[in-house]
Amino acid sequence: MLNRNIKIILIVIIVGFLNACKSDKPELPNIVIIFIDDLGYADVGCFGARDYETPNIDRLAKEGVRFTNFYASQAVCSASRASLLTGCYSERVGIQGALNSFSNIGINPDETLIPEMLKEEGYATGIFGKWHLGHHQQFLPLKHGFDEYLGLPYSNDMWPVGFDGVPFKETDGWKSNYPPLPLIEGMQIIDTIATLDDQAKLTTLYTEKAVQFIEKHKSSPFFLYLPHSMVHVPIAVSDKFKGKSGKGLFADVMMELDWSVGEILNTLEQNGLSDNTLVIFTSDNGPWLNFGNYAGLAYPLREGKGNMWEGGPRVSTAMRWPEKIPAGLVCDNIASSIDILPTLAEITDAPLPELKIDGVSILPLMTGEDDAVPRSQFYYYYGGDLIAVRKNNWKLVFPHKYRSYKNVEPGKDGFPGPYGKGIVSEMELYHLKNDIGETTNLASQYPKIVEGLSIIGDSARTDLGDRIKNIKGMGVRKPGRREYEKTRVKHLAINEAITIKNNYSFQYAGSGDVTLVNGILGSLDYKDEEWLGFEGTDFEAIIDLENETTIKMIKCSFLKNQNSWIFCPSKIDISISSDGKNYQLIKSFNEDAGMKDYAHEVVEYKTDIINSTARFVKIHAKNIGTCPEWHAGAGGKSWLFVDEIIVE
Ligand SMILES: [Ca+2]
Ligand SMILES: [Ca+2]
Repeated sequence: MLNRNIKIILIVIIVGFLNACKSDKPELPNIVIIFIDDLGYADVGCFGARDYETPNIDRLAKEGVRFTNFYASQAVCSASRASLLTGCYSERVGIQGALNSFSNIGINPDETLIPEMLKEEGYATGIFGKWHLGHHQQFLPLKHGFDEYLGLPYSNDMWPVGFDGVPFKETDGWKSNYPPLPLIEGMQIIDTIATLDDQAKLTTLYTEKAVQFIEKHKSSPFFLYLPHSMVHVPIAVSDKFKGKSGKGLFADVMMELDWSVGEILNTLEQNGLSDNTLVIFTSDNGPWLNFGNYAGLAYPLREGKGNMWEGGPRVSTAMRWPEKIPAGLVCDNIASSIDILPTLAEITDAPLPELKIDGVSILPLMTGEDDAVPRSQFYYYYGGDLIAVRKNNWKLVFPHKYRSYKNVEPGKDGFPGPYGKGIVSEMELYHLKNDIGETTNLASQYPKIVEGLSIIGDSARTDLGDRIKNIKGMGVRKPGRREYEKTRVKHLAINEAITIKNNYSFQYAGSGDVTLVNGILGSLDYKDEEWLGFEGTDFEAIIDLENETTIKMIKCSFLKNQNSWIFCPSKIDISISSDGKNYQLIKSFNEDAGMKDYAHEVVEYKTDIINSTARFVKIHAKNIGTCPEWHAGAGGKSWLFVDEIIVE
């Protein structure tokens, strides 16, 4: 009897103790990430905006920490978002540039995204806004850790509408190839964004959804991701903010975004969630400056979106979490969006992803810990190119060509101006603390620093590769890819020996040389791993059929996709030989390949019926070399994409 009573008492004590432990454990904070698109470093009041005020964003910063040296991983949408959500440089997870409605890739299901990590810890997860990590069903947010989604699958300018807001006719250039811009809820398209009036509703729509989400999940921890479509062009504003700033549409749009931030902060407050909610405000990349008055400003930083001078990746960032972050902090340390995932892991005690990540926890910077330097260096990649590296206050810029906004007249009222051409021909060294605008190259004065940073560059290349130096990184992983039925053909040259004269890019290397004789046809998607891509160089291949063979016909395929800088060859020669030395030209094609033609198609060049015997087949295709003057990539290297050489 006594024993039994003791047992009951012990159980009561233990249960009581466990409950006490439970209530002592701090409640997991709610997490909100507000992610603006193409917001310039100087587009927020507390970062120097001049024409209008952003009181709510400023309040967020004033009540928390403001980061002055915070980097998006790349100055372009999809790459930047892949980094934010995976804690990795975008090279590592295989997402570059900006995906669009023609992309067959998306975020790989093997990657662990912030919402997946937090879901394991019991968080409710919602995204309201622009996703941009793949638009096919398998890539949508609900397949990658989010419970709720409403928004656009990619950028708001990927639509068949002109800069003037008028829907395109079929012949109006490559943009007319776009399908209608879908608005997606969950896994379903619920509407299309067809006009500027539709665009004008987006900021308020996302905000209302976000507010509802907070209210619905106020009693459980939640992760709210609010990636706005604005201020990416075409910018538009709801009626309640139209003309409100008196300083033009861009300022009106900023006022609405600031209102949105206020709505989030107020909703948290009204529900008693303010103190234990971490709100992060940042941007995916800097301003798209050639849109002039419809773009933001990166002052005092150099350049903007689409290159890796500071104005491209360095973004205005603030974080507020009254329970942990002291008010009024300003942090000048290096930090990056790739650090957010590991920071949230530390905060929530969640295990880090199994696959390697690049971020580090910056919680010590957020809490104002003295002398904390979680990140001392940063790699500036752009589309597979290692552009620069930073260590503490030194930035070493490697030779490269870039899209520049200098010495060109920007566009206005929604229309873009042309891009300038920038070139760095030798390594340049800048001291970012003394020279935030990157005006004075100190490379010749500090050779030791150049040497030290070069070594950091080398280790970046080994791990993550460098397209400029044609180095494939050891640590890169593949993006997710939509499976599709490959088209197969039978012909005489399948798996025969092939010699290719010039190097193709390692990024578009298919399955190597055999790609051209494997009996599988490349699709319209140049990333389908069935094409060989030649950047700026000609293509020449010789196939050895082993024996003298009767040949009836030879054909080869090239991809045309000028929007992706892929042009048809200007000349194609098809020759045959019996001895591999003396070639007989069978057919020659001359093409005006540099002519504007946005058709996206596979173009076949084939001989007539020849009925000759030969052992060797040679194809030579001339690359136009550089993108023509009228093209967005004018002066940049043009690509040739070649696949199957069919011999019958
Ligand atoms: Ca962007
Ligand atoms: Ca093939």
